[in-house]
Amino acid sequence: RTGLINDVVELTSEQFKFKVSENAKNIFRKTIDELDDRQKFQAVAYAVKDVIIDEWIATHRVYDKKDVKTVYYLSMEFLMGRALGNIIINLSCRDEIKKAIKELGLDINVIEDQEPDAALGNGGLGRLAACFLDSLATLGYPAYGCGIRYKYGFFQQKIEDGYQKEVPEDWLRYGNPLEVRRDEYACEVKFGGYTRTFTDENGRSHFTQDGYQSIRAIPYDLPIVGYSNNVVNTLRIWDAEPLVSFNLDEFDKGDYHAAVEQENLAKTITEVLYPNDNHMSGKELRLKQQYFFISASVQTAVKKYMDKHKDIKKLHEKVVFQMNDTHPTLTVAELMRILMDVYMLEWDEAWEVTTKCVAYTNHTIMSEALEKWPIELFSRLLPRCYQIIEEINRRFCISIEEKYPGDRGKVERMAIIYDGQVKMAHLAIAAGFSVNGVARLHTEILKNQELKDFYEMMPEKFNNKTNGITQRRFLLHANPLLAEWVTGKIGDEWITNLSHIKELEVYADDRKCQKEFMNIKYKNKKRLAEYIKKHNGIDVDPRSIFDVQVKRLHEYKRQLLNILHVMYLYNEIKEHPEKEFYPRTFVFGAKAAAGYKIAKLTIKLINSVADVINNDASIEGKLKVVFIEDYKVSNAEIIFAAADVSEQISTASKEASGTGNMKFMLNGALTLGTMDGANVEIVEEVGEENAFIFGLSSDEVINYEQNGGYDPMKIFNEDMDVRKVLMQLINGFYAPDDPERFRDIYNSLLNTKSTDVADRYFILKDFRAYIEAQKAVEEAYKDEKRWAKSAILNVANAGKFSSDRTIEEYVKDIWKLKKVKVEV
Ligand code: DL6
Repeated sequence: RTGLINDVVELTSEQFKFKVSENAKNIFRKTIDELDDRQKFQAVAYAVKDVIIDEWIATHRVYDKKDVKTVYYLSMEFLMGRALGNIIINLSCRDEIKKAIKELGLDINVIEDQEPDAALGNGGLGRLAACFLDSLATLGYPAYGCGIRYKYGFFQQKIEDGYQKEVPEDWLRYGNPLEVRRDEYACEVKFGGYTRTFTDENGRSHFTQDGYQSIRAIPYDLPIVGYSNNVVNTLRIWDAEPLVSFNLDEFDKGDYHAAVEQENLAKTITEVLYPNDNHMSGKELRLKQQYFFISASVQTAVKKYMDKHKDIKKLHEKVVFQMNDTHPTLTVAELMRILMDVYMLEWDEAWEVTTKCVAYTNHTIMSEALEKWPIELFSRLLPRCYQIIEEINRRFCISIEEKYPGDRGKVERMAIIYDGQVKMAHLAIAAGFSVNGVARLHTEILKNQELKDFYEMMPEKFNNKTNGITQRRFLLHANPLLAEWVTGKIGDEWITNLSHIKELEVYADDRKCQKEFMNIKYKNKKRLAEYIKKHNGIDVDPRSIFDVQVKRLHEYKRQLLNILHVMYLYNEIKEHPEKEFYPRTFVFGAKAAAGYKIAKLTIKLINSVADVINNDASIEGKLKVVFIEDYKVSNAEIIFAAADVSEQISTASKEASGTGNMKFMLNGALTLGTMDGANVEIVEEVGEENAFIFGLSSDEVINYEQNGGYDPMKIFNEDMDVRKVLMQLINGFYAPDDPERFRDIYNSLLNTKSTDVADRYFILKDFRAYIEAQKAVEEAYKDEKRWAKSAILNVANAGKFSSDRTIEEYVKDIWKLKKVKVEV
């Protein structure tokens, strides 16, 4: 090695082997054959880091030299999953690395399996952020992901006696070979205290924060490798440390207590990811986490800019902050604070810069997810930010009054601070120059319902960016057999431009291609069947229909509708054993937030139903139910590849977009779904004849909601199939030891006791339509030619759902970045 970047491009397998064996010696004092599997992973991962590090440096040199505009994607969550395999497939020298690994006698799959998932996210929102980083690097756009280095990521799920148990995910236990700690960019973040105001000799007011607690924010950088283009971007995640470590000096001064508190604050702040999806936790620590990473990220971005530029008022020419939901909305106040208190801008100047730099993405209309903070907590923890937000609110309310004189309702509905609370979405919209939804339907609902007042006042801010997924992880890496087949048919351009996949369409009717396709699907189903056998001890038949619902457990996603239908099918098979029935395997995978009782009970129900059905020899294996423990990015890759049917059955209007739906489609599963989120656009692309659509429309749902709901009891009284299934929830059929076990689920549907709305998610209302749609699935599957054609057409029409397309839209409409080439 000469240390020149050229060495990297021409990396040979011999060089890579040498790196791995050196790592074995230097890190573990062993030869390669003495390493255990985890150590092998580490030796290989360090060698891979060594390969990318020059490109990483080179990328940032180019960014610096060209003085590029950069997007800072601010997100409390980045659900990265495993990095190693993904990095290897993206590197130009992937073949040499794979060859070297083989020649060393190592199994790449075993090595990849050693890496813990970086589960720094809950679900769709965090995984979207990860896909976006992959696309930004592959397209060559300057970008930083900014987040938190949680010590414990999203919990590991264990299923014990059918119940979910949460186990801490200690993903950093053995360190992370791919990260780089950057002490030189550490900065201070202040909490609490009070704001002091003084006036200088020119009569200008100044604000300082006094009596605060400080924390040191330390960045760790993770490489984000673009596909075959030498670009390596950065995901910067922040850890917290006490600013001055606990010392005797403090003790002597009698400040012992303060020193301990500071140390504790640092310890707790990045300790754990809040495991809520589409639900606000409202905890003080959560607000601390938000300010912690926002303050560190914004300070660093501004400083980086000022290192090269003189005029802070032109910050927006080089910096754009994208706020991933409202969690990073403190960006607005923090940037205002820095501009006014550090760079001495006047209010109007600071506001102009801020409102040109921040943009906001909305990811949900679920009211329980909307972030509102009590004034008392907010102003105590972040006194200066609160003061700034008060002033933003005062001016915003004036502008509402000016636009709608005398309309008090407008001010009440739109104010940022109202009713004792700080409303983060209102702040994000008031300050952001762009507000986007994540699928067409979702954006329309925002404009016409949820954010109607804001849309009426500032229509120019609103736009849609339909979500996408990276085909490199979810086809190239997750489904190598199908990826190779696709490349064999149409070449490999789809890897970096998924619109090319449309060229597959001409093969959809070709019998030979259909057989090849179904054969690949069969092999992937066998792979999943082996996984299930190993993890669940259940035999499933790869020739049965694999009907899959994997996603967070949430009532609106309606796993309950799915399992109630399974119960119905079981009743049918038992009552009519003579009837023809195409064998089905229902696969579930879902984590429930730890405190979400009914969601956890639904997991128990699924497992209880599975126990009864899987152990009933009389149905001759016609029906199997599997609950995959600990659903996460790494096992998701195996699951998507194996699915025939993709269950996307949320109550219409509730799922902002969904991205699992796109991953299934790209892997040739047919969507069984409602007209919700991005399902609408999926069906538009593939044609309704290649999907199974059922249920209420979003307009119908919204209409019912605005008019007091509907009467599920009527369905219960009139539909005997529904009645039978519901009675099985409370007669001990699936809980002989405790017939009352599932009473709360029964009540949630019929509202016999609770004061809540009955069947809030329209499960019974959609039940019949779902049964019919499921029948249509069975009929279609029996016709192998028709099914294969539809499946190929799903793959061929997935082009729109690449996150590359989504990113190009963000760049064009919001971020205005320029593509950069990194030559080495
Ligand atoms: O936009 C990514 C993803 C969507 O695909 C899902 O439909 C949506 O539920 C999810 N939203 C959230 C909101 N969380 N909070 N707060 O996770 O975003």
